[in-house]
Amino acid sequence: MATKKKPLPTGAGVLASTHPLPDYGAAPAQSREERIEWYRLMYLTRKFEERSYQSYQTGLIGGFCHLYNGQEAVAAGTFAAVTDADPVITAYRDHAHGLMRGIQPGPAFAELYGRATGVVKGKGGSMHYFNVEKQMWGGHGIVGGQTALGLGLAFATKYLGEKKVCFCYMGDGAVNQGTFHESLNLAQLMQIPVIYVIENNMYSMGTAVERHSAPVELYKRALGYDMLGVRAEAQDFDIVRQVSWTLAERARKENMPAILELMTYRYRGHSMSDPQLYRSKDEVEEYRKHDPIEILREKILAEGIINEKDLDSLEEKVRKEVVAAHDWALASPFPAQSEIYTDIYA
Ligand SMILES: Cc1ncc(C[n+]2csc(CCOP(=O)(O)OP(=O)(O)O)c2C)c(N)n1
Ligand SMILES: [Mg+2]
Repeated sequence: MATKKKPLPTGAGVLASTHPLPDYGAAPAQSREERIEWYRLMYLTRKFEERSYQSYQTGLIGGFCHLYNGQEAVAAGTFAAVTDADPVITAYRDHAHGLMRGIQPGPAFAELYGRATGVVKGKGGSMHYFNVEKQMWGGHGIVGGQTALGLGLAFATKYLGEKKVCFCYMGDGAVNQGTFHESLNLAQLMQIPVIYVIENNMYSMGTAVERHSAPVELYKRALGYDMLGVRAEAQDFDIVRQVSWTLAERARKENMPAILELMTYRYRGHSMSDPQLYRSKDEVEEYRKHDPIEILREKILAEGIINEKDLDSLEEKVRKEVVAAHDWALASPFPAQSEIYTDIYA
């Protein structure tokens, strides 16, 4: 079956929705420090993953390793719409979600390298980053499995009267999992403050969306549950933050769930051994022209909140931090054999 040409970002922001979007106005303005910090976190994620890619090639990482290159504005823009008290949960492509919710690069590398100093003591690997202190609930390998867990996290906040919202992330491939549909039904029926963020990077492993989903407009899956579904572009941090803020406000004030389909793209293969025969090099190059990190970099320079020299030195500092974190992780011990049966059940 021939695949259709992928839509490129237009700058339009919100592209479509099943119902009119509520008007909660503009998201609160960010301080200079906040904007620079979100840029730093996106840049850190990219550099962390470039180093991870090299480490995989040299055999330091076993098992799976799914990189987030190209999708950074999704995690950053959605996280920047809420606080670290609002729970988040994602699938296995979780490096950004972890690093942007407080996991330090050292323990993040150590986890990839199977070391005892890793975020989950070297027993989880790339797919199982957790930072419960900052409400980052994983890191899950079963496609769609986290959609029911996200529902539970959101239900708990409502039950406790906390006025929080849970962002639950998933890939486009997860929309076909039964558990997702069960979760949508309960979320709408019981008015649970969960936002299902579909990170539509156009492929589920090597299968393009139009080859795995009958409706290609995935936000419309909400219609079957009388739920609000929104589709937006996701290479621009500010676009993602604004639409996420609107849905988060609605979830807090009205206890209403939603689907937020974010149109993005992954530059690398699905995991590490992926010959990528399902797409052309030209397609990848076209998307690289809409790089989320470049877009935010240009914006903050144009806003004059930082000059090029200071931004260059911030980037230099991040690159050094990544090298130091990698070295620290490599010098860490592997878990002791006696640890094999510990931390298996909570
Ligand atoms: C229940 C289940 N079925 C199959 C797999 C194998 N698998 C791992 S990732 C993946 C593709 C998922 O693609 P998508 O949801 O679009 O996420 P992306 O990798 O693009 O972030 C599949 C089929 C799995 N992990 N779990
Ligand atoms: Mg996908």
